[in-house]
Amino acid sequence: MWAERVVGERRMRQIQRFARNAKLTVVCLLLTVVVLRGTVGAGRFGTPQQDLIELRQHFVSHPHRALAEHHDARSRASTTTTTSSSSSGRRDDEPDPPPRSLRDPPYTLGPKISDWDEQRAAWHRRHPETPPFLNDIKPRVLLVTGSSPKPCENPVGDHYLLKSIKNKMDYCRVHGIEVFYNMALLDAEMAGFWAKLPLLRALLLAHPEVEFIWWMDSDAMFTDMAFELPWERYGPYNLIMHGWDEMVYEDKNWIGLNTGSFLLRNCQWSLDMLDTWAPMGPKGPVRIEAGKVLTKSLKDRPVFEADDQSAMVYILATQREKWGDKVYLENGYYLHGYWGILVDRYEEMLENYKPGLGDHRWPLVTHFVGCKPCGKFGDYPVERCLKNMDRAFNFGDNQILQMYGFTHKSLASRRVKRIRNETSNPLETKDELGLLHPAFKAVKTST
Ligand SMILES: [Mn+2]
Repeated sequence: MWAERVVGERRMRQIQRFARNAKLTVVCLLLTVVVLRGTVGAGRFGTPQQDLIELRQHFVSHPHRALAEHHDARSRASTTTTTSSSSSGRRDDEPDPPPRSLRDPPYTLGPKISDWDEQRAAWHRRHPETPPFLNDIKPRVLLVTGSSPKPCENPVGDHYLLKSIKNKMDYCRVHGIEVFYNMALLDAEMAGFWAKLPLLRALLLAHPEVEFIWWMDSDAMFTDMAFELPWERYGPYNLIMHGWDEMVYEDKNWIGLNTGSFLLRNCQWSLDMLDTWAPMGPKGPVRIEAGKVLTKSLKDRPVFEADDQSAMVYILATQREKWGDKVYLENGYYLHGYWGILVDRYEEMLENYKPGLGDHRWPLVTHFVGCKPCGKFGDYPVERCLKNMDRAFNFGDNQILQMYGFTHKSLASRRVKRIRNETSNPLETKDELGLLHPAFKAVKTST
């Protein structure tokens, strides 16, 4: 009897131990799946963890002037291929048609247009009320930005998108620039980064009154609200990007320029450039094969599918005589400024300089290359992203709030405080930065 009880107890203990072990095994298995999903399967699942790993690797190998965002390109592209996974089986999730193969005719953005300059000029003759220039040098500009049609995977991402568009609205209001916010994927083949190409073409054609479109990524924020672009410099140019001639034309470096913030003139040349730029974009085998060509041809480019930035470097480096004389690679100020080298210096800037400089002393744009506010994340570098996006937002927002007598308590704080006493003569208050009624916003009065 006692022996049986002992055996029973022992067996019981064995069973309990087995149960504990099994539980541990299941947990380990789950963890493995999570880790694998984050590392191996990212190309298909587009997890932010993979992006971050790549980002870290990338920034370790390019500590300076890191302008790259292939992780962005890749994950955004894959977001649209996996649309159906997250949004609970609505009608939107109809299956995509099979992707374009390498033997199909190359992608085109639309019917060939070859007399746009004439068409546009004729339109302007009929519409003298909306001239393409607001004064002698200031063009009519439309700032274009946007985000996915779906809610962010991480709900806080939608809040950062809101901050990002608020920031752009502020800059554009002060500078007399109109804004177009896009949330529609105009051509499913051009999902991801490439989505801006069909969009830009549609807007150029629908808005002949606009002289320049200013594309800006949703992960870029204005940090100098007073800096007006040096328009006089761009008279002879049709495409203005942040970059360096030597890095693009000589080194063929894939981060020799950045396509997160650029200006495109409304003219035939730009339509031709979009036509030349687009064929590497269609998702599927075309984008994958084009990626191999780009990696082979460009310096330091990792292996991944074709992205718009690499394609632009490739076009300029291989066809400089055709395009080079109309492209201005700007580095006199931060048309795009890589966040990693800027965000820790904001306090130093506040101490030593004033808005209006646009360069390393007070950057026009802080671009959170690789920080996808909309993705699902949770580890430390992403916290760093969000924290610094708040800092950049507040840095820019202080220049707006000061017009109304307020400032953020610190760059880390959402709260604000008064910076001057209220007065019964409000119009006598000095507008220090001249942002309330800026001269550069003045519209031509005589014709
Ligand atoms: Mn970006």
